[in-house]
Amino acid sequence: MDFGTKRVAGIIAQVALLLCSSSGTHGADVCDSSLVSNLPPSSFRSSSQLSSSHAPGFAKLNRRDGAGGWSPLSSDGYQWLEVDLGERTTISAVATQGRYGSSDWLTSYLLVFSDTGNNWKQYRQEDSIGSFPGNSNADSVVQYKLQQPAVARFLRLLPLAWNPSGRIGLRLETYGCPYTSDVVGLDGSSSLVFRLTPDPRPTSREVVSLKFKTLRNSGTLLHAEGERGRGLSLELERGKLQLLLRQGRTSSSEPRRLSSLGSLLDDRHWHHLAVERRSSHLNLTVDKHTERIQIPAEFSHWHIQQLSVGAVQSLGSQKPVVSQRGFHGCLENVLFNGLNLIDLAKHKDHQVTLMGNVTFSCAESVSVAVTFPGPQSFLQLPGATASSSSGSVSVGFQFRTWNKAGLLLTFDLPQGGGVAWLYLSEARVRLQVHKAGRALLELGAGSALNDGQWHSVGLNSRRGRLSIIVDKEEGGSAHAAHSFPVTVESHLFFGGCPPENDRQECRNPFNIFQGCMRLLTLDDQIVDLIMVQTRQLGIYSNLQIDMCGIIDRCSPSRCEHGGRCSQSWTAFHCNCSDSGYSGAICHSPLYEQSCEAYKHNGNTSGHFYIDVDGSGPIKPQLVYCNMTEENTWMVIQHNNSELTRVRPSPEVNQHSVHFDYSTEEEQLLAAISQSEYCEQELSYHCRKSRLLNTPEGSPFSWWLGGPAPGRVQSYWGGAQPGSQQCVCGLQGDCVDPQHYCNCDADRAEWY
Ligand SMILES: *[C@@H]1O[C@H](CO)[C@@H](O)[C@H](O)[C@H]1NC(C)=O
Ligand SMILES: *[C@@H]1O[C@H](CO)[C@@H](O)[C@H](O)[C@H]1NC(C)=O
Ligand SMILES: *[C@@H]1O[C@H](CO)[C@@H](O)[C@H](O)[C@H]1NC(C)=O
Ligand SMILES: *[C@@H]1O[C@H](CO)[C@@H](O)[C@H](O)[C@H]1NC(C)=O
Ligand SMILES: *[C@@H]1O[C@H](CO)[C@@H](O)[C@H](O)[C@H]1NC(C)=O
Ligand SMILES: *[C@@H]1O[C@H](CO)[C@@H](O)[C@H](O)[C@H]1NC(C)=O
Ligand SMILES: [Ca+2]
Repeated sequence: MDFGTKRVAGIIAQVALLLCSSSGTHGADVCDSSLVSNLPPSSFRSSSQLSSSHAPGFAKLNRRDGAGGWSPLSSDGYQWLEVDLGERTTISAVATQGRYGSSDWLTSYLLVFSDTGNNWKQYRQEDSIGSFPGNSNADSVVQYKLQQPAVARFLRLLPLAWNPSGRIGLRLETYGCPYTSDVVGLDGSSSLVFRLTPDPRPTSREVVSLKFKTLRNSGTLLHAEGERGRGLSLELERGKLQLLLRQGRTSSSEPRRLSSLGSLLDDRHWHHLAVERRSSHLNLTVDKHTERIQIPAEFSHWHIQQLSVGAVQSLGSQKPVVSQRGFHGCLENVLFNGLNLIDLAKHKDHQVTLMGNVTFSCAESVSVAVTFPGPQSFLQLPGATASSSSGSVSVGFQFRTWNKAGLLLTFDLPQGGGVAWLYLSEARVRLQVHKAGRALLELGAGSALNDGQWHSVGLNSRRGRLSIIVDKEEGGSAHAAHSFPVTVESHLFFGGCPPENDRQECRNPFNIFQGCMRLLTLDDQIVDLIMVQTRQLGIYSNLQIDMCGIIDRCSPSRCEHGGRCSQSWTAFHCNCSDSGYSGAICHSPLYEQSCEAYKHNGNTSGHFYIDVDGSGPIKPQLVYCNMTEENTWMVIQHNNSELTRVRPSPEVNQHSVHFDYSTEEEQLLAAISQSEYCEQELSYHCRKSRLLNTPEGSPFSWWLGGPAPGRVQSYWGGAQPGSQQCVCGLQGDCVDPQHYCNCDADRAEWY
């Protein structure tokens, strides 16, 4: 096999992989083997079981073993059944059935997936409805094909509703096929560098694709470098992926941002990334969204010499171009024009160099997040243990939300000392200590904390010194001016208060919190949220434990015409001011499409905004509407209406004049095409100054203009386009009949 066919084979393999991961199974790629029926009982786990014959291992489709399926001890909204498929597997469909010979079946459920048995991700069908309708009796099988196949090792089914005259009862099956992949783990300073062999005929198209997973919201993922240090890189910045362009190796050339795509990419779930380039056209894909980007023309003959995956490694020199943090996390199936770079690295290919600590596995740190979807969400934890009631308290956690306000934490001070509220207000963290309706203390720290990023909060009281700290170094802190000892002896309430709250132990005069929290610490001890989930610690309601269900409703933005998108936990909002449009998504045009329409409305001559294509993409433009005649005129002014005097000069043999219309080309073209008649005026007064010289051959002067962009024109003053004449030539009344333009007659008078 020569190199050419090998590369073609590589590309075909890669295309097949893209299809499989992004648009499901097609044609011959059958992916519907039973995944559950042959698993041993040890592969099943559940929140609880009614008896040993209702154990989760009996939850296999069409089996009658044990009690004929799984039933939990109590039927409530806190139950789940987990299946460990042994390794990451492509899951294409799921089927459920009730417990054999019983009145126990599910009518609705959620599916969540995980690689590790930790950090679950809820599966949503395309219509973004999360719940699956279940069964209507104990025996018939209801099967769903997943519109987007999932790749996971662990699967959990969470019952939402069940037969009202029965219990939760379940048998299930999932269908799919094996998933094979190559992974690497990178630590923020390590990288994998691929050097391309110089190719006299470089490929016209470059494709890079990979999957990544990280919990850091920043870091360089890819950097491609070519001649003279010119490069393109993809970097994570605040959880979004940025495409950056570097003009050269010198530090003075700041990288230019060409595009930003995706959001919340630091969620420790796999994300798919693909970059395709053909000369200066580039397609960037993150998960399901593709953006077409035009890169500067200088890059159309640029060729990649080196591709760094992870931290930036500069060509030649050993020290990195920019001392920036590299990617920290895992990468899978890194393909460059069909070449599997991780596989090449494993086989010690000479083109691939590993820099720093690169592992061929994906190490996962365990941190359990919890979602407060509201409105009845709260988490109650026991306060101080006996050992720490020494006048000090230390509570810490991280949160992420889109809401500007909400209760983070409240607790009572001992001996009727009042109540402490730690809450978000106007996107800042505030602390209030109240007693008998009077504020004893108020502190505030941080700003713009509703940006969807993780923020840390620490509340500390040591030796009477009370402080709140937001985001450690980068954030803000506030300290009580005078000594104010705080301890917690009863309970801590996170996010909200229990609905039955007879003893008034928890009161919330603020909004509820909607968002995620993680890394809860009490007296520097991390709270085990899995123990909370299994009801061995604290009390909770309406929480999603071990997943963060945050969604960015502004990415991609559904606001049209440049309307600015903002969001809360439950909704997004478009600010259409200055866009020229109105409505929920800035779709309805504020302005009429023509001067004619304003005249029809009864307006008289004046300046008006015209939106030639209505709700189409062309922006409104300000024009003058002259309605004095029967015909309505739309007047679009240029910036050069004063006479300019042109004098002969021995050094300068040409003179050029620029006319700049205040509207964009696209707007002008649309305005022209919707008009019945259109004219523009340019007058040239001459004395002994030839314009055309001869009717044939090259004219002495020309102008550039429409209808198509920038065409050379050589007709003047009312003559026919393409005629190379002035109007006297057309009318046959030129002062010198030898010439078709009075300027060409070399007379001493002005024309
Ligand atoms: C980008 O995507 C469009 C639409 O799928 C396609 O027509 C175009 O060829 C792609 N461009 C590149 C450079 O791959
Ligand atoms: C490399 O990374 C692995 C896994 O993260 C770690 O166990 C090992 O200690 C690291 N080695 C060095 C030299 O840092
Ligand atoms: C919309 O944006 C404008 C300009 O930035 C601002 O003045 C206005 O207050 C915003 N409106 C709303 C409802 O946020
Ligand atoms: C056009 O006429 C309407 C009433 O017919 C009036 O409300 C509006 O202000 C006028 N617009 C201008 C720019 O004069
Ligand atoms: C409006 O059009 C009329 C007739 O063409 C013209 O006489 C008048 O000067 C124009 N008004 C303005 C303000 O351009
Ligand atoms: C009109 O605008 C063009 C382009 O910006 C500029 O070159 C030209 O000097 C301007 N003319 C006048 C008279 O301001
Ligand atoms: Ca428009």
